[in-house]
Amino acid sequence: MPVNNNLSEIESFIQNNNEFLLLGHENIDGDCLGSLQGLAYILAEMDKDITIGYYQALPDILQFAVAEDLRFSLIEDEIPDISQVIVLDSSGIDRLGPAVDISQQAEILNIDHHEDNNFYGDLNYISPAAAATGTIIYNLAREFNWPITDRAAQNLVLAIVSDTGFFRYSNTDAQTLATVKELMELGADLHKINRALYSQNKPERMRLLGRTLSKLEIIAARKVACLYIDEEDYQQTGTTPQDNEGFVNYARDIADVEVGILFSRENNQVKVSFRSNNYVKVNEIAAEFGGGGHPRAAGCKITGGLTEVSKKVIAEVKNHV
Ligand SMILES: [Mn+2]
Repeated sequence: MPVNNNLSEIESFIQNNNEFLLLGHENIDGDCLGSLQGLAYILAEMDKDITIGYYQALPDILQFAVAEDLRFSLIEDEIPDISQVIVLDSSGIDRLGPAVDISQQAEILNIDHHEDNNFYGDLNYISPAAAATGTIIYNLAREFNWPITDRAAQNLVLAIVSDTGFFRYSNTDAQTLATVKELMELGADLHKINRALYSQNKPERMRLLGRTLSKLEIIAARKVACLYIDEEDYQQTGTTPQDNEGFVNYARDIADVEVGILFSRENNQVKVSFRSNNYVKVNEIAAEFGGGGHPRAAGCKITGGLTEVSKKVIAEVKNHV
């Protein structure tokens, strides 16, 4: 069982270097973006030279949060030649897409909260107890007396609310709320994030949601709920797979349902998103299909058509409920 580096080793890595590339995972989510930008603001305040590597696909819903005053570099174009890299919220190096080979050219500090993180860094700091990677960044900043500006605080709150479903998921504990309280005292505006995340839906996305919900299937003695999106659903509504963010929760949030699944057909593959309520470890199901995630939220990508893939997946899920 690999172990974390000592906090002093993490601190030295930051103190002894001046330039850092910050990377997150492909299909960026709110925890990843908030953690990247939050840490970038903290390190910039310490006069470090920070570049955030990003990928082409940034969900519309997160556009509001992109910091105009930080330096970004599109990873698909070129991976910046920076020798110290901090990777956030990514359970494996394969989550880095075009930057998958980064460890050959750089020293990596891996900071994450996924319990299946495989300690791919030269330095590793993994805390599965943390509700979000943003929580870990906050704790490290407190530990080392790093400066948390109001912009950093705003981003760390974005990270935490994203991975806790705005404090609705079971990973929301007293520590999470205490952290957010302190971040609000440092200037974070919770209401602004709430409005931006939940009250700015595009009509196209709502039409896609309508089509998706109309295909709801309840199976396995009402314990499993499935939603399906085919390529034509995207075409007909003028949307892309990025617009299905959060749809899987509608399947999970049905009375008596333990596992909610969203099957989305994209690029000759089916992206399968799993959510569970109480006892099914959906990361174990996802892992059987080459994916991963958390016990209550996980996913995988499987080559094939919607019917074929969903049949296979449902058969496996039935063994777990
Ligand atoms: Mn996360």
